[in-house]
Amino acid sequence: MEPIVAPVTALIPQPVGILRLTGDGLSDLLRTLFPDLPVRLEHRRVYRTHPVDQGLTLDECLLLYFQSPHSFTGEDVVEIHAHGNPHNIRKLLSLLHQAGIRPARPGEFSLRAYQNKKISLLKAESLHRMISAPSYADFQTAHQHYFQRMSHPLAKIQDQFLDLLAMLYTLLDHPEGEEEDLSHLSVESLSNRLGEFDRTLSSHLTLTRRARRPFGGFSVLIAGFPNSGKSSLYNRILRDNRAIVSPLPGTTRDLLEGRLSFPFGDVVLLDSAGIRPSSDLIEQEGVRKTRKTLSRSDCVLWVASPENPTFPEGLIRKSPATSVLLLWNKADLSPPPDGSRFDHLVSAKTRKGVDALVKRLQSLAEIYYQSLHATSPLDSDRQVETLNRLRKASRRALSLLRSGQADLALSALEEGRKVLDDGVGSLPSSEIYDRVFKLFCLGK
Ligand SMILES: Nc1nc2c(ncn2[C@@H]2O[C@H](COP(=O)(O)OP(=O)(O)OP(=O)(O)O)[C@@H](O)[C@H]2O)c(=O)[nH]1
Ligand SMILES: [Mg+2]
Repeated sequence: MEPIVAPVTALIPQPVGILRLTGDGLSDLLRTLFPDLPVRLEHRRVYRTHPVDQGLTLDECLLLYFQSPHSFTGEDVVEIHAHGNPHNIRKLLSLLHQAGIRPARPGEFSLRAYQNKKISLLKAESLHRMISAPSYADFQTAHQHYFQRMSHPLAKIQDQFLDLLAMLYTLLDHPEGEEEDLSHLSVESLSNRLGEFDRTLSSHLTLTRRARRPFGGFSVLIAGFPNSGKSSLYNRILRDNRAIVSPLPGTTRDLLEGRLSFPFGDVVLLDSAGIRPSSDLIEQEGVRKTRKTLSRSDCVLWVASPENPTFPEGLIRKSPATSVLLLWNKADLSPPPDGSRFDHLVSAKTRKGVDALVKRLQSLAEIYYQSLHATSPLDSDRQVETLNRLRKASRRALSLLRSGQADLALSALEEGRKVLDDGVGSLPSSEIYDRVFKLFCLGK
């Protein structure tokens, strides 16, 4: 296919920047830019080579060559490791474009691997998940899905479903009780199996909903009344002055998102508008966002301070967050009122108590990610949609079977089979890119 190229590494200053190319006739196309390469490149060889433009040597690179079909995409693949200055990488990219190698679209390498039957659709999605997983446990799950087909929930479900379909075909060919050795097969036994199957699908959907949370990782919302020091704390925890801090109440209007990366997984930290009634339309919108996020985050840090030492029990109790921690901020100014029960006393000003709070968040996130690892969630929204549609078809089949319409139940299951076939990999090729690969990153 036509040759394409994309940077695999980000365009930022770093020791090494990598470009990846795939397509037909790569070695010929590269000869002008890399004149010191041999005429015939050998499979899996690494070459030290020097790109040249208008007689000027631009860099010293390492070039890896994989010959079709023994490569990730199934085509000829080249990786160029150059010095990672973003200007250098952009220059090399533009020279490669001039040589007739067009920029790849996000996910186009994986799309080609799929089209050349090097990976299945499920594997492609596991690969995407492996790259974007917010925790090591999540990475491991995706890795298992990639390397062991039967560890993938959809592969197991397909297996169970085909058994059910075969049972119904057999039942229709051999009505109940007609043959001795099929006497275990009855409308009732098949109905029970379909009921069990429905419960399996539901539990996968619930577990995946739990695992695929908004904000793409363990999310921690900093909430409180205006001026309690939420943004100051946010900046302290991230060790960066990201949010505007001021003595005026109502400073933060929007939801701000920052990421802390720990060895086992990410914590997504959210700063929010202080909760209060307001006639200001923008502030109202900010408070609406805070309230909405209260119901969507995994952990809430309620920040109280001497100006307003209370916390709204009702509002917090309504939040489904796994943990709510009550923080007393500005502890440098005054201690919390007698008899109050705060989980952490902190001062965003002096940093006192902030490290202990970060440790607490770390351990909550670790528990959260560990519990998810046990559930083997699905890898994509498309897979969730597949399971939802399959569940609809199998529920219809079950109710038809119970009302004595086995023929119609069979067409419902056949519909389910079509949904599953599409789900595990035989979508019409015109839909494939938009539904699966468009979401991938560049260079993958
Ligand atoms: N003494 C003291 N002052 C603090 C502390 N934390 C924040 N402040 C001050 O409190 C004021 C409000 O801080 P912010 O971080 O903007 O408060 P906020 O909760 O984000 O406020 P809104 O965005 O308006 O809801 C600023 O003047 C901060 O300097 C603290 O621990 N000790
Ligand atoms: Mg603020």
